Amino acid sequence: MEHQISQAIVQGWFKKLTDHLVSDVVIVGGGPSGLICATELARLGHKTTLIERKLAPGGGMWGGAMLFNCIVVQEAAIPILDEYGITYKAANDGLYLADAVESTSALIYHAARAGVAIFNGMSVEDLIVADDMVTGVVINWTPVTLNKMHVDPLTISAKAVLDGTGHPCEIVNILTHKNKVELHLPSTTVLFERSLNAEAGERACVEHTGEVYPGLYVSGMAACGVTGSNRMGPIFGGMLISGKKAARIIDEALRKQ
Ligand code: 48H
Repeated sequence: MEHQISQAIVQGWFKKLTDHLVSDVVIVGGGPSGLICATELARLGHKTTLIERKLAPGGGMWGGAMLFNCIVVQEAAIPILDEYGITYKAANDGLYLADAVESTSALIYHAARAGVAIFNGMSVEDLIVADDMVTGVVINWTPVTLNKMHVDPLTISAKAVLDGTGHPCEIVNILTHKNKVELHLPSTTVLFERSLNAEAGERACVEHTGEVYPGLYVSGMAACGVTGSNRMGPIFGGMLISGKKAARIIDEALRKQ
């Protein structure tokens, strides 16, 4: 009995990993923008893998603002809440209030149900870069990296990689620091996030969602961080819309290949 339980888990988990060692898309970071992007791409039939450093995907959405676990969403993103079955109430002036736990768990549930292979407790520590193009990610267990254990990693190949790591835009930073390459953006380097301005930040995070280097895309706060745009505080519509936009752009790029 005991060995059968273990066997089922080990076999199931290794099958999932083996099936996704060559993916269409790898999403780095299971925050709101990464989860939406992953769900949409999986729904479109792309083999989608999501790597989340923490035990629970969801990123910065669980805690709402200052641990008051409610989120604010603007009118433009309400169709996404409806589509994902998230309940909300009108607050004021075109703003709506949703429960942070319900919203976050709904995004995770839909990603899993859409067929996204989610690997939690796993970190992306580097990229595969070949012929001036990002062609995959380098992965390791989060506890290994936290304990600074010298253990070599594994890789997952992909036609597209999304940096959905939020404020630190970690993956784009790895690309530019390690490879001394220039981003395919007017700024060519990571400009780092600016101080809070809700309206400007929400606009920027959607506007700057897209490809920053062949094979590498940004969404959510990472799109703000890379382009030197404002943070926006605890309003989440931009993250959801950015995730959708990233999926649309990646889907179009993959269809052309
Ligand atoms: C694997 C990684 C790695 C790595 C990080 O921060 P997130 O919630 O991301 P977004 O951009 O979808 O949402 C941002 C939003 O939550 C937010 O912070 C807002 C709106 N802030 C406004 C403000 O003014 O403060 O999630 C990123 C996820 C996290 O779960 C990380 O654990 C994960 O990425 N992650 N996963 N490998 N190298 N780095």
